[in-house]
Amino acid sequence: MSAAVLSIGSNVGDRLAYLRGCVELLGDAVLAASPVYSTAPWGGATRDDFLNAVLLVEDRDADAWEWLRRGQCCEAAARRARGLRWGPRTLDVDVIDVIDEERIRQDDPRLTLPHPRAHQRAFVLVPWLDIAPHAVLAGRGTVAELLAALPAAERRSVHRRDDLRLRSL
Ligand code: A4P
Ligand code: MG
Repeated sequence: MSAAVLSIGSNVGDRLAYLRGCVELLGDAVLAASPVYSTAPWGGATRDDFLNAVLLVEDRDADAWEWLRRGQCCEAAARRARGLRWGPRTLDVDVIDVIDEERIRQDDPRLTLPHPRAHQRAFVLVPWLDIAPHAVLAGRGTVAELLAALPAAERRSVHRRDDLRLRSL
């Protein structure tokens, strides 16, 4: 049994459709889905804004590697081509944090946990806080504290889009 926090993002084509397709593929494993945010590109390799959201997922048959695999299946379904690092993409699924009996911490470059850049990214922290107000990023602090510590410009780079929903109600 493991639970994970996934960050999903898209900045090419029908961005909302790609995010929705990912939620649909993950199916019953999705316990909670955050609001959708419009976010300025982080990392400078692309100019187009992203739509981002965070999902809480749980499955008794999944371990951390399985969450990476499922995320990559969703990316493949969105026909993502791997080009430039931090470049444009139809769908990016990052595994932010996994709890499998205990919280997983590992440095493997194929799956680093917790995600090494999550604490710097408003596009991860803001939607995560929406669905898990007491969340903690292992080794870093509470998500609320991490968000408060970000530069104001980074916090201002995300805008909640209440007109967009990941699933129909
Ligand atoms: N990998 C290692 N750890 C993880 C993890 N925790 N979760 C490996 C997912 N993958 C992990 O990823 C490269 C390799 O990271 C994979 O082989 C995987 O085994 P990738 O998805 O092929 O490449 P990438 O996404 O271009 O690179 P990277 O370094 O993962 O970038 P990030 O950190 O995913 O950042 N700006 C906004 N506003 N919103 C975004 O969603 N996303 C990115 C991508 C950049 N800027 C953004 C956004
Ligand atoms: Mg990635």
